[in-house]
Amino acid sequence: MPSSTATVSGLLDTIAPVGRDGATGGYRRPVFSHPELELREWFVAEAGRRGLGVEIDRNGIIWAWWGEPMPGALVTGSHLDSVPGGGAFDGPLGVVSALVAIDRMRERGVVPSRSLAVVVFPEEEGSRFGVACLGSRLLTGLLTPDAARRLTDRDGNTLADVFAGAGVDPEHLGPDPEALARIGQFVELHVEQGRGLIDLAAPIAIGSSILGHGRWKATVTGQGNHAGTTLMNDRADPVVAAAAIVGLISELARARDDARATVGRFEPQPGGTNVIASHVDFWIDVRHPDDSVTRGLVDQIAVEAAALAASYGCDARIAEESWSPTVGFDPALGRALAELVPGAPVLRSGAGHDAGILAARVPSAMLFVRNPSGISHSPEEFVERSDADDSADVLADVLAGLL
Ligand code: HGY
Ligand code: MN
Ligand code: MN
Repeated sequence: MPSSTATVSGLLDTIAPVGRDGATGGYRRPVFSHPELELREWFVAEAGRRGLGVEIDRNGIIWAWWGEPMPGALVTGSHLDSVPGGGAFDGPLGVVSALVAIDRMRERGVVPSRSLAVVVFPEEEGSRFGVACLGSRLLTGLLTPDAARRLTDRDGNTLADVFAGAGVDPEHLGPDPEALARIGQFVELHVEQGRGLIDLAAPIAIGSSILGHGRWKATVTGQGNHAGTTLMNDRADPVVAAAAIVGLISELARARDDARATVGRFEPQPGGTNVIASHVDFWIDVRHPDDSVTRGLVDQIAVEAAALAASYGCDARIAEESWSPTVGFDPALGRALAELVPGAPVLRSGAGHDAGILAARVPSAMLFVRNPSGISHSPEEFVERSDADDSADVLADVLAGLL
């Protein structure tokens, strides 16, 4: 069997230049873009170097098998796509750590009692087509193939065309019960995207749950016009209305303990310097541990945004684009991980993951690796080389203990 002396930090170094913006240090690796396709090819090559059997399923999920594909296998992995301007670890750490964990298990002479697979899910971030965890949602049937095929990216490319261009037949997208049955248990390792482990001075944690979170598209419509010939009192400027609504959203979220609301994408149309916009599209990410609070907050935003827009002579509408309820990981699997990673604290995740989608269908768990910056979805996301390398040893302990 091939062996490898690779390290997590060393493998991350090899992919560090892929999709990196030299000016900001942030990453742009949208699903099936050149950089992400390059990473997918790199992963397939690394899996091949380890003698793993690689297949890409109907939804574009890559499966690298140690042993024959079989129902009830032990599965680990994560994603390779990034948010715009994202960090180097969100996704790739879990994929790379899984490859090196296999190396470590082989060095220890581990003989799996069942097959193990490393998976790479496409479009976990939902940054290109707007739906988070798109690959795992298609796999589990949470997202219908028709709804998926209708999605378009910012340049108007349809998901169907982009997937076809990447060699994934859009006509075959859809629930895959056979593939899902192959997942006996799923364990995802991921960089921690907050300060939990810094404050606990611990290198790795076990995940307990993921906050419910959703995305809503807001459209504020006004009257497009000329910047020079339109007096201020004659305007129905949707940018001014939308800016006031963004402030309102922040206020309403701050009024609820533990709620989080974010507007990170704001697009006036047509977007000319000397043009009063005709409308503004912006997206709202809302999260809270209690789904009824999230829903209530969004309802309140919709009502108050409409009234505020009207006061500017504009119209505001909000439409849901993606929703993931609060989810707890499998308690029995969590206990098994607690035995295999003694002393590891247990953390709730404010970030969504494919493991959160799978958790509704198969026993799933997560491991989080310390991020000294406590920052994520930003170039400042960071993992010490030693913590990154150690994460593969811990993942090997967990996988070997579960095999
Ligand atoms: O948005 C999230 O929570 C995750 O990083 N996709
Ligand atoms: Mn992630
Ligand atoms: Mn992310």
